[in-house]
Amino acid sequence: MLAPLLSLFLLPALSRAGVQELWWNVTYVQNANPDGLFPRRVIGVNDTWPPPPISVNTTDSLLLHVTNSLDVPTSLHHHGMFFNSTSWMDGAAFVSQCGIPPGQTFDYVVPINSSGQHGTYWAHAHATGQYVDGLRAPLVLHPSNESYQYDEEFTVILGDWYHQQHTDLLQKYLSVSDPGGIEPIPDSGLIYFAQNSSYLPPIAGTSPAPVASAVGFNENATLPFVPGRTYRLRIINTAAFAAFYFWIDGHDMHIIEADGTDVQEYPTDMLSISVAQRYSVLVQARNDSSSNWMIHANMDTVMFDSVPPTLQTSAYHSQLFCMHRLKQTDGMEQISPRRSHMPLGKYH
Ligand SMILES: [Cu+2]
Repeated sequence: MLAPLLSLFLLPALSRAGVQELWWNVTYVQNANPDGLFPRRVIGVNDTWPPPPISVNTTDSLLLHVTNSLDVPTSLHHHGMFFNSTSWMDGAAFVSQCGIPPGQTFDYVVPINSSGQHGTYWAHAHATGQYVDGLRAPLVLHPSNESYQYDEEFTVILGDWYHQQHTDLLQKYLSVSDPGGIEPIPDSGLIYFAQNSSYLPPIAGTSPAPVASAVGFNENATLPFVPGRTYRLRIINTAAFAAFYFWIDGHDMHIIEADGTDVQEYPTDMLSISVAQRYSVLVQARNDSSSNWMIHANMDTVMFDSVPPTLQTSAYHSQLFCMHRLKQTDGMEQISPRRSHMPLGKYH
């Protein structure tokens, strides 16, 4: 009797296995202000921003229904993921697919369960420069068995941030008045965290701007580490232009994944991560709850043709933003985030 009863309970789960279905309505969102410096229109999903993190088991495929509620064509690209014989699903607008016209829906079939891929990726717009306006999200593929053991994982999203719309940036960049092709310089940088399908909220007691207030950005972001536990951090650079240096005060990191490929464990105290790259590291939280530790993501400005004073001198909103505490406590202690002043170019 037990077996038939059990199979009844299992039936709904089994019938869902195989396909993860998501519905993304691509929309403009007004007055997002993740760096706290400038409210601006962004491109989000389902009237929210940032677009939700995607987390898929590798036994499933992903079916992403994308409706374009913008006034221009859009498309979505799943960065680093294979589309063997279905290149029109790859999302490079006007290269491998037509853009999705305004008001229309396109169903992206991402064959995760047959691609053999796992690890850390991201999804982003691939029509003109729309991802620079915010249409970008982390995407993690979870295999049934991971190559490395850890207690918990978080995704670290890095990105540069512009205050102008991408259309304005492109107009100046792809112009006869810019014959040298000088790239637009970001106004600031962003760091925020996710765990599987959710973003981590702001530190309690902070009052970020209402749009995206459910997400902790920069000095309002925190990772809740428990002493002695081992964490996997999946670090993604979703920037348009800027590379980052990433490190954590007081903690070594061990690289275990590069761009979706598991690698032999390699110790490092600092990562450099270029646009679109992903790394996973293992970090063991120190057995010491006497202090919180800052997570640093310093923008590398070496490829910038100029560094505006506003970017250079800002200790936190630009290349020196670094204030993300690891809450090295049992959850009782509240310590204010600190700011650090690492010299620019220390690792060049
Ligand atoms: Cu990409």
